[in-house]
Amino acid sequence: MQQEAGGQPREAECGSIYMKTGPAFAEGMPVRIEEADITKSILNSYLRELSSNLQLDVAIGGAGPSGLVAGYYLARAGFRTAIFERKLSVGGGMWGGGMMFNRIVIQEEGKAILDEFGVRCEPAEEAPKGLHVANSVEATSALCVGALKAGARIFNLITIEDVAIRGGAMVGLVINWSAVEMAKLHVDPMVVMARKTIDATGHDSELCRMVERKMGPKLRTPTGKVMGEGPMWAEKGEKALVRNSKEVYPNLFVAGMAANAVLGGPRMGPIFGGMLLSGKACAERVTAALRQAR
Ligand code: 48F
Repeated sequence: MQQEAGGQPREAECGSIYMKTGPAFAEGMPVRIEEADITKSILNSYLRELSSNLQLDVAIGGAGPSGLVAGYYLARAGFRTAIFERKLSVGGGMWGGGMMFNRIVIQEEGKAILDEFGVRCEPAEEAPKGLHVANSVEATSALCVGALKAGARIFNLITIEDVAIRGGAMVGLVINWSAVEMAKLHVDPMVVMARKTIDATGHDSELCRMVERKMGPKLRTPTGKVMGEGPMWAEKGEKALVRNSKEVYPNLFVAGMAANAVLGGPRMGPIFGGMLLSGKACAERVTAALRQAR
């Protein structure tokens, strides 16, 4: 093998040896790929992140559009925020647009949030002024990157299976690997503590249902229970969503479709302005509650 001065092989001759550049590495110095190092790097990096997020300002259940937007604003405000997502992919029901046509519709107010995330929109030609269309794949990816870059942590493949409650207030989430849930394995979960929690789990409003199951009808709804979402009514549903994105049990807030499901608002289909505005409104209400508690 041809050697450079200093005895190191040239890059072209290194085969599978990955060449690193930059000031920390002597020029042309090969970096050996050891499988054990790859494993160790992944484990240590992940565990460092998880163990530094066991006592959160805000835990968010569900990385759909409302959870990602709430996570973005809360992390940007300086709160330690983590989002736990059951599935492999984040983004919830936004990727598929309407019936798998990968477009979403957004109203003017919601568009301002997409603008902030750098998502391109075009006026909806067939609809009245003030409605816009965006590519759902672009929008979902941008929300995910935006939340991460703002400092929110995202832990995917983790299912929230229960809630931790002390003295009638939510204090944390009981989590387990989604694979454990899917395989129905008898494996005990672990707990993450949080000052405030957001249920952004969508139509099923899973965290609120857990509170109801464990604590009885104590939710701040007319019946104390999850009211269940009403039938499709886009205009009414969108308006109700922002109003409903609030605290429904001490330390537990709702955002996105969970807000309408818990408080009995209508569903609204593939118009997403309300989801984004709900995430933002919920983040503002959580921020106010955290600041008041200081
Ligand atoms: O359903 P989802 O996208 O909720 P959203 O933010 O947005 C709703 C829209 O997508 C759409 C709509 C528009 O009009 O109605 O449905 O309210 O995202 C919810 C996320 O929560 C995850 C789930 O996998 C999804 O990605 N999730 C649900 N339950 C749990 C969970 C759980 N127990 N633990 C962790 N993640």
